[in-house]
Amino acid sequence: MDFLVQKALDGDHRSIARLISLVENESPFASQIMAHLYAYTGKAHIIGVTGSPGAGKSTLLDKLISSFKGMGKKIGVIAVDPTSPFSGGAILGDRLRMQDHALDTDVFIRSMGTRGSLGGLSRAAYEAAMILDACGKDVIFIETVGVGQSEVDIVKIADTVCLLLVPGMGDDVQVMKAGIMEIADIFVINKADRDGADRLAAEVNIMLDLYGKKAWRPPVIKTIAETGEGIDELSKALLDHRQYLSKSDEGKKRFYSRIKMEVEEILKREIAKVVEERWKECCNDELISALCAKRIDPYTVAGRILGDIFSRG
Ligand SMILES: Nc1nc2c(ncn2[C@@H]2O[C@H](COP(=O)(O)OP(=O)(O)O)[C@@H](O)[C@H]2O)c(=O)[nH]1
Ligand SMILES: [Mg+2]
Repeated sequence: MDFLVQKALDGDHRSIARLISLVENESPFASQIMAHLYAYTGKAHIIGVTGSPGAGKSTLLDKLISSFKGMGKKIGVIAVDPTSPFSGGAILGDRLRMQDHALDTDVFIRSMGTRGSLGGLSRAAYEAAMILDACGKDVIFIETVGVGQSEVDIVKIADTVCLLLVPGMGDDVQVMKAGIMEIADIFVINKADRDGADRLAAEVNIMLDLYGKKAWRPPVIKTIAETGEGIDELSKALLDHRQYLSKSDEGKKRFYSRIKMEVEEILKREIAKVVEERWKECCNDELISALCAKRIDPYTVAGRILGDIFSRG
């Protein structure tokens, strides 16, 4: 295990992939691996890219990878596969499109399942991002489909959140009111070759102005991911946001809340394991019949088990 971790820290992609798999599959070594890597984390710029399916996230990422590679950056990409079974084709498309980069030793690309749980999404993606950070990646992109909770979850993981909107896809300002405006650090109006891009950009700008003063005013950038138009401006905005984070309290605030979340998540996970084990030990036919016959209630049962767990330590 130590050898594998050392090779990963040296930047070996196979070893990094193995570590991510071990952690993703909740191997008994997972905690040990993450604990060891922790000291090496904190250097990467983690960028979340979110937006509706088909908004052009993968196409845009492909161009961003080239742009950041040109700056000599080492790059990691975590594409969180949506749970929808209809998206199989899209995932394959992503792989094909990014395959040139995948052969590259400076770019590490990994797709992840969500296993049907959004909590799972944030944890697995977070841990993979931490592994890539520790293993020397300078920039880590996390692509997530913007459906409800995952948009909010990405904020907990990323330093910079990019929200892709597309003209004529129902991504109008009405839709965005539901808390999405607050999460984006950079707005990207992709498919700017389509009608309505200027209007959508203007609407977003008005909305941002109405939202009042913020130390960081999210820029609204028009892109055509297919041709690469606007990518330079977007790359610059990403770098600017990183600078802003490092110079203001905001970067520290995000870091603190991430660390707090991490400890809390570990606690919850470990406690859940203990609870599950103890419940398996305690649960028997006799107890179930007692519950069915109303001789005892579920609250009392749970209270006794909890009391037992905490007294036994
Ligand atoms: N017209 C146009 N099509 C685009 C643009 N960017 C991406 N697309 C197309 O939109 C479709 C979905 O792109 P994809 O990157 O897979 O979207 P994702 O689901 O958000 O990752 C693909 O057919 C792309 O070729 C763009 O700027 N203009
Ligand atoms: Mg995609």
